[in-house]
Amino acid sequence: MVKGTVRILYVIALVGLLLGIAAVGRNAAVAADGVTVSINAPVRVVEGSTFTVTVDITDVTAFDAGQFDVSFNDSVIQLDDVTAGLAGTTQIPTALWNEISTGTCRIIVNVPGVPGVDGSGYLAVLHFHAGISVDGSSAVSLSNGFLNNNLASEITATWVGDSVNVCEPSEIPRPGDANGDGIVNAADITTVERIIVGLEGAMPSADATQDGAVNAADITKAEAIVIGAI
Ligand SMILES: [Ca+2]
Ligand SMILES: [Ca+2]
Repeated sequence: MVKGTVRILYVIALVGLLLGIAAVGRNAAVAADGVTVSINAPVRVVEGSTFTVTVDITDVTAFDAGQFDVSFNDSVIQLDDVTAGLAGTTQIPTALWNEISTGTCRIIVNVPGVPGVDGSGYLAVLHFHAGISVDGSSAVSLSNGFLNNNLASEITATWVGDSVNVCEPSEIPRPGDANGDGIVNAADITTVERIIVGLEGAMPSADATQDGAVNAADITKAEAIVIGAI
């Protein structure tokens, strides 16, 4: 009698333990999606100018569709258009977007069919313009984000915002001033080197040659500026 009770209790404990392990395993699987969606905005833009902001995504698996809200300071920057993203080699079209309240737009992206997209890239390109005669900064934040895979299951993600400063043209560092401190000197050559090997992110002024890439040619150009050759 006692033996039977002990056995029943043992079975109950074992089942409980297995259920617990199953629950932990499921939670670990959700957390293990490891996807990050982040706003990638320029540090500084000139007042009245147009600029783009990407909604970057990393390490997604079998992505099919998603939605998210982008919020910004409407008195500093305005959103003009949203265009397609890219993950790996697959385009991620913008299905529809709409300003749901002042300074907040809701965006839906959807890959046609259900091929399932893997890799990193960006979900969308946001085309903004900065206000005229407006100095100030605006956060660009993400909220209400939801991503799903090609089986319509949620892909959990970490959502990260950014910010952009709108300033006068004179406040923008000249090409070659890679660290943006107002002068071009040896420190900028070091900064370009660190950018090339991935130790630092680049601001536009690091591209001394203004050819759209930061590479060894920008070291040479910055050196030429430092020694007064140009
Ligand atoms: Ca500098
Ligand atoms: Ca360059």
